[in-house]
Amino acid sequence: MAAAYSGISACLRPNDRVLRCGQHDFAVILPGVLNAGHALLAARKILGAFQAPLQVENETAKVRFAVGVTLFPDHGGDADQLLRKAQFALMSSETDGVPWAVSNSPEVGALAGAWQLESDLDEALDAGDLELYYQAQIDLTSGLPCGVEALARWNHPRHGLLLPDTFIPVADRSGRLSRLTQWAINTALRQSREWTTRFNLLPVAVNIPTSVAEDAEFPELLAAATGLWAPTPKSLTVEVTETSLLRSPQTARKVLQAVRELGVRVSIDDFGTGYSSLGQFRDLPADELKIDLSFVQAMLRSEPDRHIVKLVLELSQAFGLELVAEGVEDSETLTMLHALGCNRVQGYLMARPVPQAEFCQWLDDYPNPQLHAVLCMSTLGKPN
Ligand code: G
Ligand code: MN
Repeated sequence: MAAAYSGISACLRPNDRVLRCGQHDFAVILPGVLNAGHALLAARKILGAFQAPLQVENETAKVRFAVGVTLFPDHGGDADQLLRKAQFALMSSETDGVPWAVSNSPEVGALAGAWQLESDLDEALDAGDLELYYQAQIDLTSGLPCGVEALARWNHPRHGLLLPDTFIPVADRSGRLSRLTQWAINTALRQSREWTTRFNLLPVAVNIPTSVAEDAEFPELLAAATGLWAPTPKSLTVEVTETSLLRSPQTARKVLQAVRELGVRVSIDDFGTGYSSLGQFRDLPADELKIDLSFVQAMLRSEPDRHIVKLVLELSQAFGLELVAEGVEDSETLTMLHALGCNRVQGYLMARPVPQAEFCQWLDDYPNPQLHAVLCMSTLGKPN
């Protein structure tokens, strides 16, 4: 660090200052710099100086450097603020693979926003700003609901309604994923008890992030939750994406096997996008495949996609798995799925994800006249 310190100092003007501000970090203060361009010139000079390996006593060491630039007063009024912004810029330079970044560029703004979201997430869980929406799945043979997917939504006080795509990565990075999943499972099971009893078993499906599906303690967590809330373990489905099964297949398989032994259903989500090998089907720890919506939504127009849907349907039948087609948005697609023999469907055409109260109402009113008409038209076939 001493050699790095003198290396940096050698690049600077007499009035500039270098301070150590972390185990591997230095802060450089450049008074009188007029704009970001000038600051970057200084940054490049320092980066240039460390291109060659550093000579430390009799050893040489290659030092990797990254620089985050922040300007007073544009990016902050005090040292704390400036230092924090410089650190965000530094982090974004590291993730972008370029050795320098200027604070308040759009990428840095996104990173700073995510930082704030991490601490908001704890409050949101405590304050009940996180909510589950429910979307029904319909069995075309009986015309009745056969399952429900729970989808997390975050009603953020400033950003409005946030989808899991936005906040799951935030929860993942900040180690809050397990808490979030635990909340989702318990909430889904608790709320599903309030649904109408007109329909026999309506398993509720909860999406499980990869790292949780690889956690050897996950089955225990499930056992506790189902023991507390579920009339039978079969009333819960865990949805794990095909890609998360592939990340470390042995670990995930073992966990999912244990989940099935509890009696909880396992569904492989977004199926078809992950390049599973056929050999894996021999002992796939699953009850159900959900064919990815990209194939379903393209199948009307594209023959290859239609073939993929057919193939996955045959695979599921050959290996005794249920198949759910997700993302059904129009009656033509529904008709085609029904004609192919795919009987479980989920999508905006039948039902959108809605909050608990609305979902209870939807079940009580089932089937509403509009849905009834859609189902009749698609399942009875219509003249071409
Ligand atoms: O990753 P997963 O398959 O669990 O994601 C399901 C997502 O798809 C949810 O966010 C849900 O709101 C959305 N979704 C559900 N039905 C439809 C549909 O018919 N069309 C589209 N585009 N999205 C849907
Ligand atoms: Mn899903």
